[in-house]
Amino acid sequence: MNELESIKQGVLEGDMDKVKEGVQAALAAGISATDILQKGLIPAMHEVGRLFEEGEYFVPEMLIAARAMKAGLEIIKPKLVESGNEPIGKVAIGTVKGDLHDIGKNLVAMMMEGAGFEVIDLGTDVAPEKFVEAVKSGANVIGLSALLTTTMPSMDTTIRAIEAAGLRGQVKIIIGGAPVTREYADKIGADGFAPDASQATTLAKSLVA
Ligand code: B1M
Repeated sequence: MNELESIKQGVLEGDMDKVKEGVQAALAAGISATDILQKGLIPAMHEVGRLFEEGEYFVPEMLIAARAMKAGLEIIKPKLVESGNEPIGKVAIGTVKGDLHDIGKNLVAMMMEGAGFEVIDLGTDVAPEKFVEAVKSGANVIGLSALLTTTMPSMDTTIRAIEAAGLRGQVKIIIGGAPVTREYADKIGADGFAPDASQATTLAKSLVA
């Protein structure tokens, strides 16, 4: 089995050690961190989602798969965040209130860090007031992530809270996550939507340029 296949299997089995070994072996074989992410870890999580939808996996399986994926991500993180320049902006990012999914948000945070942003990671289940505080503390970009259709309205609530605090003019707000669309971003008055971490980074750069 090649390294990427072994990483995928490891995530599907929730086997942290197998994922770590697979990632180390892939790096040793000269496979880039980006390929490990795009061709190994991410497709594996999509497969986990499919198995959950089909009733073959349940929440515990999703949870251990996520833990295994995170173990792999930790190893490639230094390669994804190599930067070393002056910060080009300050991003506060979080998964919105009610939502506990953090892998996609973590990836966006890593890539933005790698692109030269100072990144404040507010975590998951983040209340609108926390984002308001982050803008008050100097964040000029807010990143909102949601993975559930039921938590997408928290993005709207967060933008309204920033508006109500009189801060909307001093911050760019970008949103993303599997169920989120450009149309939804327009509807709630976000400054932009990105379908993945790399495009989120390009978008943030263009918004602060
Ligand atoms: Co959950 N879950 N989950 N889950 N989970 C999904 C999202 C689901 C699609 C699975 C399914 O049914 N196929 C489904 C949502 C259905 C819906 O709303 N339409 C679902 C469900 C139903 C649930 C629960 C309700 C299950 C239950 O309890 N009955 C529950 C909710 C808990 C809560 O949040 N309140 C739940 C719980 C969990 C776990 C805790 C077990 C675990 C999360 C662990 C963790 O994150 N630490 C989990 C997991 C792992 C998943 C799946 C399998 C994988 C998510 C993931 O990490 N993907 C997921 C199925 C799927 O997505 N196919 C599923 C990999 C990641 C790299 O992709 O997060 O999409 P993603 O991020 C991408 C882009 O979306 C984008 O860039 C990222 C990378 O390029 N992006 C942004 C993300 N944020 C962005 C922000 C941006 C820009 C781009 O700008 C700021």
